[in-house]
Amino acid sequence: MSQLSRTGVSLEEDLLKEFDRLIAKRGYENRSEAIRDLIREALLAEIVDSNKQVVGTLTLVYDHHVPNLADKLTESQHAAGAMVLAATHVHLDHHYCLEVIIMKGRSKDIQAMADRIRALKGVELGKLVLANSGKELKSHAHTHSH
Ligand code: NI
Repeated sequence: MSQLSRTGVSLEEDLLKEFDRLIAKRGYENRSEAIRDLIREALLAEIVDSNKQVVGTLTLVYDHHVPNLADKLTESQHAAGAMVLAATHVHLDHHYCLEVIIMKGRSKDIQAMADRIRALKGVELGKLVLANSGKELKSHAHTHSH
């Protein structure tokens, strides 16, 4: 862990109150931890528009009774080729499926893939989380297959 530096921030009282309400809701024990996470998020958002290699998970909830949706999801993953490292499928109930697609590639390619899938009729939730190792990603993603 690198050395900690202290810094002060001036904020309007109302804004600080709102911030404390938010971080309490999210379960943070103190402001420092919450601010660190916000800074990390902002730094990560910056790589979204770049060509940097990142890993990402796309979490989907969809209604598998919508005609052709399951086929379209399978097709789009085949078309993405090596970018898709793994996918996990859970049958939630009679209608809904949960799928988590783990990807690695250029952030803009992963974003584009997520946008295409989210736009499909029947996809109720599509949450993309991008991450990197903090350094440049090396090519050693570990995947476990059965
Ligand atoms: Ni299912």
